[in-house]
Amino acid sequence: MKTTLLNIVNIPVDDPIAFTFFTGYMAMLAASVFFFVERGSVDGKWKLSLLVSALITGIAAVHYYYMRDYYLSTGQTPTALRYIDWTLTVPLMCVEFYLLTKAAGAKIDLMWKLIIASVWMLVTGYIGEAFTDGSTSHSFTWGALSTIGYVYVLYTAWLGEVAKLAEKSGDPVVIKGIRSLAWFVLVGWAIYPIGYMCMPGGWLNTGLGWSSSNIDLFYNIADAINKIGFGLVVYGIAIGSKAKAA
Ligand SMILES: *C/C=C(C)/C=C/C=C(C)/C=C/C1=C(C)CCCC1(C)C
Repeated sequence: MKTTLLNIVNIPVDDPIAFTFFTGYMAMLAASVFFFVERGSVDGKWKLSLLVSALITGIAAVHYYYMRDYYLSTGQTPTALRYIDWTLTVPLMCVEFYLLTKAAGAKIDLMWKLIIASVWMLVTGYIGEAFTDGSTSHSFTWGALSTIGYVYVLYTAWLGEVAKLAEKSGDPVVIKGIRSLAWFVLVGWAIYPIGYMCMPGGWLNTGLGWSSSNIDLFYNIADAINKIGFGLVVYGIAIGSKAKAA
């Protein structure tokens, strides 16, 4: 007999995707509480950064709540929910770059440039994923357009304005922290295009035979690494520079 989700939540033991949806949800929720509470123990100038960290994981937690139910009840990829989540949380990660380099002279247009690049990356990625006709040309075209936005953020974090401002701050804690965030963008964010390439028509789907159901596994693992990891680095900067000032 088929039970509805409202009556019973049943995670099949052989379903790692369901498993990561549930652990992802709980981890995001716990991280939000942590960042929000710890906000009270960091120096005033870092409070906003910690609040943004809490918002990133908090917004993700709410979306995971819905995505895991969607996945469990339909067995499908929750593409729209996923991209709504990202469209809110990735720009907030860009805000973090701005907040962390503000003391060194970051201007508000740096934040907007990063936000525009990330929204471009996500809108084109969404078109590639949601409106796929299963062809390689569709997924490649939109994936390549999306990558332009990704590379812009990557460049800004490693060599562009953000990197230069971090250097200018003269604060070793900020320099090290920004470098860690840049690593997240290089390695952690790179997991997403790998997941994207698992969809029908994608290079890994056709090439390696990885099926579209692997998409969520990549996305869930990447989200946990990037959203919670990003927040922890920000927290480390806040704690570290306070210790230095004391
Ligand atoms: C919390 C969510 C995060 C950090 C999401 C990041 C998403 C990406 C870096 C996605 C990148 C993509 C490409 C570079 C090309 C293919 C399409 C995307 C959207 C999966």
